[in-house]
Amino acid sequence: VAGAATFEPLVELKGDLLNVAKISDSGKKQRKNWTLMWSVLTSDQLLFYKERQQEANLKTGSKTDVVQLCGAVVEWTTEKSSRKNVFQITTNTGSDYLLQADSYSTASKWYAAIRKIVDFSTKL
Ligand code: I3P
Repeated sequence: VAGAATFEPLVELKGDLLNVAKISDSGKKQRKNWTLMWSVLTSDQLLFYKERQQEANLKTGSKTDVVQLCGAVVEWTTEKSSRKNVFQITTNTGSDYLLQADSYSTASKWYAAIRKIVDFSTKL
Protein backbone atom coordinates (compact mmCIF):
# COMPACT_ATOMS: atom_id res chain seq x y z
CA VAL A 1 0.00 0.00 0.00
CA ALA A 2 1.48 3.32 -1.03
CA GLY A 3 2.26 5.49 1.93
CA ALA A 4 1.80 2.69 4.46
CA ALA A 5 4.03 3.22 7.45
CA THR A 6 6.63 0.48 7.79
CA PHE A 7 7.67 0.63 11.39
CA GLU A 8 11.25 -0.34 12.10
CA PRO A 9 12.41 -0.30 15.69
CA LEU A 10 15.40 1.88 16.48
CA VAL A 11 18.68 0.00 16.57
CA GLU A 12 20.79 0.95 19.58
CA LEU A 13 23.69 -1.39 19.05
CA LYS A 14 24.71 -4.12 16.62
CA GLY A 15 27.65 -5.56 14.76
CA ASP A 16 29.17 -7.80 17.42
CA LEU A 17 29.27 -11.54 17.81
CA LEU A 18 28.40 -12.51 21.36
CA ASN A 19 28.42 -15.90 22.99
CA VAL A 20 24.90 -16.61 24.18
CA ALA A 21 23.58 -19.40 26.38
CA LYS A 22 19.94 -19.64 27.35
CA ILE A 23 20.02 -21.37 30.72
CA SER A 24 16.32 -21.27 31.52
CA ASP A 25 13.13 -20.89 29.56
CA SER A 26 10.07 -19.60 31.41
CA GLY A 27 11.56 -20.80 34.68
CA LYS A 28 12.54 -24.20 33.29
CA LYS A 29 16.24 -24.98 33.43
CA GLN A 30 17.90 -25.61 30.06
CA ARG A 31 21.13 -27.38 29.25
CA LYS A 32 23.81 -24.78 28.77
CA ASN A 33 24.82 -24.52 25.13
CA TRP A 34 26.99 -21.54 24.19
CA THR A 35 26.37 -20.27 20.65
CA LEU A 36 27.99 -17.37 18.81
CA MET A 37 25.26 -14.97 17.76
CA TRP A 38 25.07 -11.72 15.86
CA SER A 39 23.28 -9.55 18.39
CA VAL A 40 21.10 -6.53 17.77
CA LEU A 41 19.82 -4.27 20.53
CA THR A 42 16.72 -2.24 19.72
CA SER A 43 14.81 0.22 21.87
CA ASP A 44 13.04 -2.64 23.66
CA GLN A 45 14.40 -6.01 22.54
CA LEU A 46 17.56 -7.97 22.12
CA LEU A 47 17.61 -10.03 18.91
CA PHE A 48 19.93 -12.90 18.08
CA TYR A 49 20.78 -13.90 14.51
CA LYS A 50 22.89 -16.77 13.22
CA GLU A 51 23.99 -14.95 10.08
CA ARG A 52 25.39 -11.48 9.88
CA GLN A 53 23.38 -10.58 6.72
CA GLN A 54 20.14 -11.23 8.56
CA GLU A 55 20.65 -8.51 11.15
CA ALA A 56 20.30 -6.02 8.29
CA ASN A 57 16.54 -6.51 8.11
CA LEU A 58 14.99 -6.60 11.55
CA LYS A 59 11.62 -7.68 10.21
CA THR A 60 12.48 -10.46 7.79
CA GLY A 61 15.88 -11.62 9.02
CA SER A 62 15.49 -15.02 10.66
CA LYS A 63 15.97 -14.45 14.35
CA THR A 64 17.03 -17.28 16.58
CA ASP A 65 15.61 -15.60 19.64
CA VAL A 66 14.00 -12.37 20.83
CA VAL A 67 14.55 -11.18 24.38
CA GLN A 68 11.99 -8.71 25.75
CA LEU A 69 13.87 -6.27 27.93
CA CYS A 70 11.04 -4.49 29.71
CA GLY A 71 11.11 -5.61 33.34
CA ALA A 72 14.30 -7.64 32.88
CA VAL A 73 17.21 -7.76 35.33
CA VAL A 74 20.79 -7.51 34.07
CA GLU A 75 23.80 -8.41 36.20
CA TRP A 76 27.43 -9.43 35.81
CA THR A 77 28.04 -12.93 37.07
CA THR A 78 31.15 -14.88 37.98
CA GLU A 79 29.23 -17.86 39.33
CA LYS A 80 27.21 -19.05 36.36
CA SER A 81 30.15 -19.74 34.10
CA SER A 82 33.86 -20.41 34.12
CA ARG A 83 34.20 -17.87 31.31
CA LYS A 84 35.24 -14.27 31.77
CA ASN A 85 33.07 -11.19 31.06
CA VAL A 86 29.73 -12.95 31.55
CA PHE A 87 26.51 -11.18 32.36
CA GLN A 88 23.04 -12.54 32.89
CA ILE A 89 19.71 -11.25 31.65
CA THR A 90 16.63 -12.49 33.49
CA THR A 91 13.42 -11.59 31.68
CA ASN A 92 10.16 -10.81 33.41
CA THR A 93 8.85 -14.16 32.11
CA GLY A 94 11.58 -16.07 33.91
CA SER A 95 13.99 -16.84 31.08
CA ASP A 96 17.70 -16.54 31.77
CA TYR A 97 20.37 -15.76 29.22
CA LEU A 98 24.12 -15.60 29.71
CA LEU A 99 26.02 -13.29 27.37
CA GLN A 100 29.77 -13.31 27.00
CA ALA A 101 32.58 -11.86 24.92
CA ASP A 102 36.29 -12.47 25.37
CA SER A 103 36.89 -8.75 24.94
CA TYR A 104 35.96 -6.88 28.11
CA SER A 105 35.31 -3.70 26.14
CA THR A 106 32.81 -5.52 23.90
CA ALA A 107 31.09 -7.20 26.86
CA SER A 108 30.88 -4.00 28.88
CA LYS A 109 29.63 -1.99 25.90
CA TRP A 110 26.71 -4.44 25.51
CA TYR A 111 26.14 -4.64 29.25
CA ALA A 112 25.88 -0.86 29.54
CA ALA A 113 23.62 -0.48 26.50
CA ILE A 114 21.28 -3.26 27.66
CA ARG A 115 21.18 -1.83 31.18
CA LYS A 116 20.21 1.54 29.74
CA ILE A 117 17.30 0.01 27.78
CA VAL A 118 16.14 -2.05 30.78
CA ASP A 119 16.30 0.89 33.16
CA PHE A 120 14.50 3.16 30.74
CA SER A 121 11.76 0.71 29.68
CA THR A 122 11.13 -0.42 33.25
CA LYS A 123 10.62 3.16 34.42
CA LEU A 124 7.93 3.88 31.78
C1 I3P B 1 28.95 -27.65 29.60
C2 I3P B 1 29.89 -26.88 28.69
C3 I3P B 1 29.82 -25.40 29.02
C4 I3P B 1 30.12 -25.14 30.49
C5 I3P B 1 29.20 -25.95 31.37
C6 I3P B 1 29.25 -27.41 31.07
O1 I3P B 1 29.10 -29.03 29.32
O2 I3P B 1 31.20 -27.30 28.86
O3 I3P B 1 30.74 -24.71 28.19
O4 I3P B 1 29.89 -23.79 30.74
O5 I3P B 1 29.57 -25.70 32.70
O6 I3P B 1 28.30 -28.11 31.84
P1 I3P B 1 28.22 -29.80 28.21
O7 I3P B 1 28.66 -29.28 26.88
O8 I3P B 1 28.57 -31.22 28.43
O9 I3P B 1 26.79 -29.48 28.49
P2 I3P B 1 30.96 -22.61 30.80
O10 I3P B 1 31.72 -22.63 29.54
O11 I3P B 1 30.11 -21.39 30.94
O12 I3P B 1 31.77 -22.83 32.03
P3 I3P B 1 28.56 -25.57 33.93
O13 I3P B 1 27.86 -26.87 34.05
O14 I3P B 1 29.48 -25.27 35.09
O15 I3P B 1 27.63 -24.45 33.65
